[in-house]
Amino acid sequence: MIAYLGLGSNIGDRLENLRGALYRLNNVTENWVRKISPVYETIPVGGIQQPDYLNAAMEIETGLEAESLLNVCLSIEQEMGRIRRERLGPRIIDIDILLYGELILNTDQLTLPHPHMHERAFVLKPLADIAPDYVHPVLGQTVRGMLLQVGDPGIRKIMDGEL
Ligand code: GSY
Repeated sequence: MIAYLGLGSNIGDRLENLRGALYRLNNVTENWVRKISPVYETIPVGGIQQPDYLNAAMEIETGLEAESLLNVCLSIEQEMGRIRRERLGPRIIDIDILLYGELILNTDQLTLPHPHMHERAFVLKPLADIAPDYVHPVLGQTVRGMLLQVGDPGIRKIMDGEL
């Protein structure tokens, strides 16, 4: 299955944190990281005052079911030192499953596509670099189209190419 993940970090060495997550995701036998977006520095979204984020997106091919992929993401977050998922607070690393093929899912653990991806420029901007024509299975809109709607204020590319 092809899945798209969003990565974010705004504590410590943010670039190293993104690299650490990438390394760990790729190290899982069932995962193969196929594409990595440029890295963007982005203004925090949400009410809390906190440092700017680095955000990126990646395309992976995975043999894991969506729930197992979620568990892998959560355990990497924990291993990298994230203690709890503060809803809008700062974080060493955040790994979100944005899309898992065409799967539409709504369980207590996981909602797919990610319920906020279509309204977040910090998600759509890097995703549009690697999957501009991917169609959101619920909204029927391409990533490029969703990005056009939200715009990209407060987003600055800091690194082209591979993490
Ligand atoms: O959802 C991920 C964590 N997060 C972010 C983020 O990754 N980037 C930006 N710019 N703002 C954010 N607010 C939260 S919460």
